[in-house]
Amino acid sequence: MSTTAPRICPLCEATCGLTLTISGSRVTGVRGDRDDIFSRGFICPKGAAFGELDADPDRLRTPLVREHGTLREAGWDEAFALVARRLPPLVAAHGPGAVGVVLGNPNVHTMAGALYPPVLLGALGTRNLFTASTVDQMPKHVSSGLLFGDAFAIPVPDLDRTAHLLMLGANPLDSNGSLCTAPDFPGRLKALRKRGGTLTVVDPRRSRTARLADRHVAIRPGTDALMLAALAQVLFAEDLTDLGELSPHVQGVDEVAAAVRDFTPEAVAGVCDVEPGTIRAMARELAAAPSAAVYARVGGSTVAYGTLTNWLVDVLNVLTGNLDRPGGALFPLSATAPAPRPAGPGRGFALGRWASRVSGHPEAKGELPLAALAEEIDTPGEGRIRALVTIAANPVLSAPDGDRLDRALAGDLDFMVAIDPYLNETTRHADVILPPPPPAQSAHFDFAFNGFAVHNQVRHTPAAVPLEDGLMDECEIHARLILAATGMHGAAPGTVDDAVVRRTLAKAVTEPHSPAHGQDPAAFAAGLTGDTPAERRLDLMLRLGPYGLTLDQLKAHPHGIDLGPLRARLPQPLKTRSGRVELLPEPIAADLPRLRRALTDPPPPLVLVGRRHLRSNNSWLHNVPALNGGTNTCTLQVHPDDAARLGLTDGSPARVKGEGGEIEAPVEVTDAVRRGVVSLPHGWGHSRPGTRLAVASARPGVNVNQLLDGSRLDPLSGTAVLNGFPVEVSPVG
Ligand SMILES: Nc1nc2c(c(=O)[nH]1)N[C@H]1C(S)=C(S)[C@@H](COP(=O)(O)OP(=O)(O)OC[C@H]3O[C@@H](n4cnc5c(=O)[nH]c(N)nc54)[C@H](O)[C@@H]3O)O[C@H]1N2
Ligand SMILES: Nc1nc2c(c(=O)[nH]1)N[C@H]1C(S)=C(S)[C@@H](COP(=O)(O)OP(=O)(O)OC[C@H]3O[C@@H](n4cnc5c(=O)[nH]c(N)nc54)[C@H](O)[C@@H]3O)O[C@H]1N2
Ligand code: SF4
Ligand SMILES: [Mo]
Repeated sequence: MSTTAPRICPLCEATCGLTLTISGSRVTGVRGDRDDIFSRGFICPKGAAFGELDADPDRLRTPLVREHGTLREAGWDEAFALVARRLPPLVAAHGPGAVGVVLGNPNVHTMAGALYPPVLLGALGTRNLFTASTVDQMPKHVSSGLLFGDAFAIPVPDLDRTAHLLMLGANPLDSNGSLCTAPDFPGRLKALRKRGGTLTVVDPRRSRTARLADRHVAIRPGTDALMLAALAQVLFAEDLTDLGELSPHVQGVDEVAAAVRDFTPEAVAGVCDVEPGTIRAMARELAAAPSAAVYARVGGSTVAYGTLTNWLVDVLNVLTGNLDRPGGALFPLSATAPAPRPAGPGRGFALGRWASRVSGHPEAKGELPLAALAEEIDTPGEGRIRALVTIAANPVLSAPDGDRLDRALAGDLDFMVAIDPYLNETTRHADVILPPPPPAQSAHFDFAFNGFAVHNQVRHTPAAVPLEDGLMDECEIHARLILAATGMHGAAPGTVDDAVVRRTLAKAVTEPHSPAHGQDPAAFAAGLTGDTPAERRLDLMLRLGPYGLTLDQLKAHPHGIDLGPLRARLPQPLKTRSGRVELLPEPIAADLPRLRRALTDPPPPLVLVGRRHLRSNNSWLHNVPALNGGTNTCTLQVHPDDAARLGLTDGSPARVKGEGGEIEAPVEVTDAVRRGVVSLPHGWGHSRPGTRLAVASARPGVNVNQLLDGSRLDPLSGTAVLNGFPVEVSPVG
């Protein structure tokens, strides 16, 4: 007997609805949920492998604890008791900063990862927070913080209505999209072209997305900010700016005009390796389109001028009047966002309120650069990180110089605890590993991605399979970890959530714009529904949200509730001190001289960029047989001319040398990368001992991030430069 159950896919930002076929506790089939109000049946090979991932025999099914140097299986009580015994004394002796917290990417794909880390951080009181954001999208947060006063006010391209999309450093045909949640991104791009719209893709590689474009600009990596500045310069010089209805909400336009004056197409052409005529044409197309959106992702973010690039993206959206208008780039409104307060000046966004201990990197959004984690552990002195909590993170592979971090985790920590389903390159150093259940056994809600979706909608899927004996729901793991880490080991896990509900309501009832305004907090709390403490918190957020929904309503709509297309929302989302879009914020102005110097600095002869494969997910899906192999390989892509110049042949090994080290990878000669650029994917390098990744370690690949020493950062956001860094390549032997 088999049954079916809906499950939102947690494997990328597209959040497709899946229909799982279930026999007993096993997922035996997966297809796209045709009734899902957002994804309408779309599925990709990763979603199709959900069952294999769910049943991965290497997935941990009990906690592991370290005894006499080796990890052994343990019960949950024993594991949490060990945390309770080891962690609080370190804080008592050395202060809250002695504990570092690392949050990895899958936290944005689980309910637990959204609901509990903020509570953990508040309870620990540490400023040593590191997340995947500083190897990813932090430049976007900083840019939005400065422009709009809110690091989470991120405009997304109105994919389904735009007439022109200018996309930089993104490859949604393989990644399925990022900071632009759009199930079936490929189909939506094809629909854009079918309705007469145009797509320009800026990418040093002729990616699958670039192949779909009307115009592909194979820019020199790391130089997008220069090209975007030139686009703005052309808009001003040719009198093509038109803010339209945005005008009253924007300040600083003249200042931007002055700031970009030197960045003419002719001035940037050589460095970007893009013809001045192409840049002028792009600017005119952008201005002439009835609606248009400029959008950049990883290749515009993890680069030397990441924040400037992301700032210029929205400057162009503003200058062409496309910000906050249908068909342009709009601010989504998620069902669990707090009900909007009235428009007006806010507190603004501050950078560098504190700095990292060793290198003095300024914080951004309360975070320090992941690239600085190792030095914060292995550099002696007061304030050193002595204990580490990693949640859904594998920084040994995802951050620069994994070898140094590997050594630091092995030799310099007094205690480490990980919430993670795998014994991998990072968690092998933990003293306690707390494994969440397979995804079919977890309820799902997209707290993060609904706020970046191209259509307002809300969906919730309960656990598709009951929790198996011996496993613990990830929400409960988080709650118990918080209690154990803060001297409250043994208290009921629900006390963590009760405290959050109490605090949230105490504030909400005093806010005139809140649906709870003036109500009795205890009575409001008593009315919450949900089978678990986490579900009650979801219900609370929905009730306090802009649509006044409830969990019961969501449960009555298992395929989701359509909340309508994106709508113009300005000035409400603005939280700047002026209450307007501040188009040339001071920290940006202060970083522009660095960009101006790039006009005359000779570019390095050979640089490396990354790439993603459709069947990959950062470092952690290589253990699923259906997703490993075929074209999903860790090869060094090299242009034929460069291969000839460097003496490299297809299939033979090459040595790649960077500032942080050397690696060897097989060469793949292809003109899909431009001249002067080589490409390696990330997330590989599964050859370290002591892991439990049978499939991945049989085909380990190499860790591209070993080429970096962690010193190249976008200064405003602390984001590591993972694209466009210099390398030397030579044949092996
Ligand atoms: N299949 C798959 N999907 C994923 C992931 C995965 O690992 N695999 N990871 C998920 C995550 S965590 C994220 S953040 C998203 C990322 O989503 P995307 O940003 O769409 O993904 P990438 O493939 O990294 O695309 C970056 C592109 O930038 C190009 N590029 C590199 N340097 C430059 C440059 O200097 N300028 C320009 N213009 N382009 C440049 C690269 O060639 C590449 O094609 O994908 C998510 N989805
Ligand atoms: N060179 C280079 N480096 C990159 C990138 C690049 O483009 N180029 N991309 C960067 C980007 S965009 C990102 S987001 C980072 C990602 O960096 P990380 O977040 O550090 O890496 P992931 O590979 O996503 O690892 C996720 C971890 O979460 C665990 N996990 C999986 N599912 C769950 C779950 O349900 N619960 C819990 N608790 N754990 C789970 C996995 O076992 C794994 O250990 O990598 C970055 N690194
Ligand atoms: S596109 Fe993303 S969300 Fe959709 S099935 Fe594939 S991995 Fe899952
Ligand atoms: Mo990411």
